[in-house]
Amino acid sequence: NVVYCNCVIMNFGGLMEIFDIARLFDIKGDITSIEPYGNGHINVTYLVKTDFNSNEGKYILQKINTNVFPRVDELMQNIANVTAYMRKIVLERGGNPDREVMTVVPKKDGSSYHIDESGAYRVYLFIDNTTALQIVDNASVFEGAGRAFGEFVDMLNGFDAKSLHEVIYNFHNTASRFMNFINAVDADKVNRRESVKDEIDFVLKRSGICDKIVTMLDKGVLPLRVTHNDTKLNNVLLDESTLEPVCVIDLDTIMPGSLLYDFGDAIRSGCNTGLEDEKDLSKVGFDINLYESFTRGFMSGVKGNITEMEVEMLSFGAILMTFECGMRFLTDYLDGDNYFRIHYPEHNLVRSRTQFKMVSDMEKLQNQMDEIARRYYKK
Ligand code: ADP
Ligand code: GN1
Ligand code: MG
Repeated sequence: NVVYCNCVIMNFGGLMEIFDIARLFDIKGDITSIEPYGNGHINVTYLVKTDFNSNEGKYILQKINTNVFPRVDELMQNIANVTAYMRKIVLERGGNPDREVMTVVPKKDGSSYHIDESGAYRVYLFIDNTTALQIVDNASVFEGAGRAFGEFVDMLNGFDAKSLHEVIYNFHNTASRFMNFINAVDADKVNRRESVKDEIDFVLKRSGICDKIVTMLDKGVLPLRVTHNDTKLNNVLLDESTLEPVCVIDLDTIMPGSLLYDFGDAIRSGCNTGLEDEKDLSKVGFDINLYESFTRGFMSGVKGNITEMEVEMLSFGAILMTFECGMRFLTDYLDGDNYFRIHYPEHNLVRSRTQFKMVSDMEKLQNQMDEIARRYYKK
């Protein structure tokens, strides 16, 4: 899959060669290769190698998905402000900001991204000797991920959430997601409604849970915080050899939100015994031991920056985020697959089923989940 010099990557869809785009950025050395990288559903990610030297000669180049993020300027402002703030904290704590925080590499003209008729692009320093897991098979790794996401909330506790742009309106507003779902069911654009009756029923039966967190945020019962909003397991880079967390990545969705979104989405992705797109549902399920590990890590990471109400709602947050994600996959399936990148026609449906299986499992274990959250909560 490696793309060598002077080739045009067709899916960049533009007039400029990808190598020329990469060369607009302030990167060290001459580019030797550009290859597709990672497993994201949203952006197109490339690893850029140069002849500089083995460590500094690697960069991440991303074509930003402008259907999902139309206001790239706001997006990049959020990322620049939050990463600058985090760098200072990491330095104060004696860490290595180039490894522990994402570093935007500007263009040679000083701007933080490039945009032309073919799309919008940005470059980050590559964080080497790390790995991103699609599935957890080791409790202590997931405890580490919990600590990393907890620390993320803690580090940004002093950052004014209201100063951030809402780059995707109503991103975790589950009530609004539910309306989108209903619209997709009604429109039945690609004639799939009949074939997914059971999945539609699953959602309709739970419509009452959708507005709970947004209402509590509106009333101030839950605090508004700076949240990541996409805390799936592969958005934390782990040290390749120790599997200790190194850096929280994929900062596009940083916005004002609830801590329950970050806790919940991590549980959704990490406590699944199977893959997000596992077809065999007997392999999919909620692992409560992993839930306990993550909760322990998360509580130690947030360092007390969590309210009693949030602790009481953690299990609900996990259920709601999993439900919401399943509903989004199903909505996209009904709409004709315009949002998430798919690799075969039923992909979004398969994804929605794994999420709904997880929701059913968690509903049965909610009391135990609450007990675990209380156990690790230190006032
Ligand atoms: P998406 O929004 O499409 O999920 P991500 O920003 O999460 O895109 O990037 C996709 C993948 O690329 C990640 O899961 C990770 O494996 C890899 N990646 C992204 N940024 C870096 C980085 N700075 N250093 C090393 N790997 C990275
Ligand atoms: C997308 O970008 P990525 O692949 O980390 C999506 C998340 C979903 C996730 C499901 C901006 O995340 O909200 O939970 O897929 N990101 C966006 O795998 O919509
Ligand atoms: Mg990602």
